[in-house]
This record gives sequence, C-alpha cells and structure tokens, in this order.
Amino acid sequence: MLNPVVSAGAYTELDKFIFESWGYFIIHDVMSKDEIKQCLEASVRVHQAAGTPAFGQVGRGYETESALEGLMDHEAILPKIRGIYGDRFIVQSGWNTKQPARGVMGGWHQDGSGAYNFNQVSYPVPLLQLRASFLLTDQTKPGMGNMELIPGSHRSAAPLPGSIREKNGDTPISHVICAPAGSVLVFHNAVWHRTYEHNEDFDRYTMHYIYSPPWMKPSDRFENNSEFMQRTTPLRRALMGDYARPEAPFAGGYTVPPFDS
Ligand SMILES: O=C(O)CCC(=O)C(=O)O
Repeated sequence: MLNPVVSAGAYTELDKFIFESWGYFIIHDVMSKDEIKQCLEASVRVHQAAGTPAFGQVGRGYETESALEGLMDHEAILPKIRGIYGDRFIVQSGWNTKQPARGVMGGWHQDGSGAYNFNQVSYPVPLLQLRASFLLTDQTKPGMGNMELIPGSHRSAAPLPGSIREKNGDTPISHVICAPAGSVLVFHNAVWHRTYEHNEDFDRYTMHYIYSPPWMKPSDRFENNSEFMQRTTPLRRALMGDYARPEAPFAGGYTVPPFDS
C-alpha cells in the first residue's frame, strides 16, 4: 500500500499536496522511547482513574499528566498545524483513547458534531477539527487497533454507503495505517475512518489532539482548569484559548500565540 509518510517539522509544499489529496499524512519517529513510555504510563493512569471498561476516550488528561501535556505543542507537529491553519487556532480537545486487547472494529464515521454536523456547513466539508493522533503502542501490522482511513474521502460528495456502514463492511480503497509507536497521524475531520480490530494481548493507547479555528467551542471541557492554566506555559495557555480578544467578532484578529518565545 502507498503510504503518505512525510518528515517532521516544516509543512512543505509536498506535505500540502499530500494533505490536500489524501486528507492525511503520517510522520514516523516523532516521540523518543522515553516520551512513549511516559505517555503510555500516563494513559494507563488516566483510564484507570476514569474506570474505562473497554473501548473508551478520556478527555483533559493533559491537565494532570505532564507527559500528555507535552504533546500538545510538540515541535515535530506544531509546524504542520501552523502550516495548515496559520497562527490562530485552539486546542479544541485532547482525547486519550484506549482500544482494549482483543478489541473489535469501530464504526465508520467522519468527525464532526451531532449538534450541527459539519456537512451541513458546506461541500466540501470544511476543515474544523484537525487531528494529530500520537500512537503510543505499536501498530506495525493490521490488527493492532490501527486507524483505518479512506484516502481522499474528505472530498467525496457521496457519503459512504449505508449498506457498508450498517454492516461495518470493507471497501477496496480503505487503508489500515501501519506505523510504530511514536508515530503521528495527522488528518482532516471529513476523512471517513474507523478503529481497526485489535488482535493482540495488550491494550492500545492513542493520544489525539484536535486543533480548531479559534471561534469554535472546546469539546472536551466547559471551561479551562484554573490550576492547569496557572502552571502551564504561555503558549499552551494561548492554545487553550486564553488570549485577549480586542473585540467580540474577531474582526481585528488577536495577538498570535507566542510560538517563537
Ligand atoms: O481508535 C481511536 O483511537 C480513534 C477513534 C476515532 O475514530 C475517533 O475518535 O474519531
């Protein structure tokens, strides 16, 4: 299978072509072995505290777990997010996902909002949730709780057929992402995707950061945690949406987060 693998760091013209064509790309070797270990241990704690029984997503783990917090503005990934969005965006949410050992396939979906779905806004579906998925366990072959995506489907005017979705069936153009722990998958909310089955004996963990335009509401929190906001960095505070707005409708923009300080 072709693989849209790009290098860490700056968002190049080729990265842009790949992202526009497929709706996603993959970066290998983003995290060090120590970062992976710390984030994996943090993920286990976060899910134990939440009592996740089987498959589950826990938000706000970055508030209590510094290893997970560190992924929010990772130096290998942030230039890609800035390259795609420009400098004004927020962390809409951070979800830590557990796929239990021997876990089953998830259902096909596009990311969005049940309250007012993104496909009601326009065609093609706009980019409103740009996701960076940090793989914390190996997904080097199919059947390891991989992500499965349909390349280019973010531009499809036709929905994935109901007959496929009801049976959670396969398509000849879907792509099971295979990559080692420490890799990151960056993808557009409108790409059709699902969690692939997990046939191994360990729980699979992935830390997903979702970046959105600054006028969207956070989706993992009603308000920012004040202790976290006091102790985190100025850049992360700004990415959490804590910045001074010169006027209500954003007409004058706002001071960009301190990316370079
Ligand atoms: O399996 C995962 O980690 C991701 C689940 C998913 O598809 C989603 O959160 O939209």
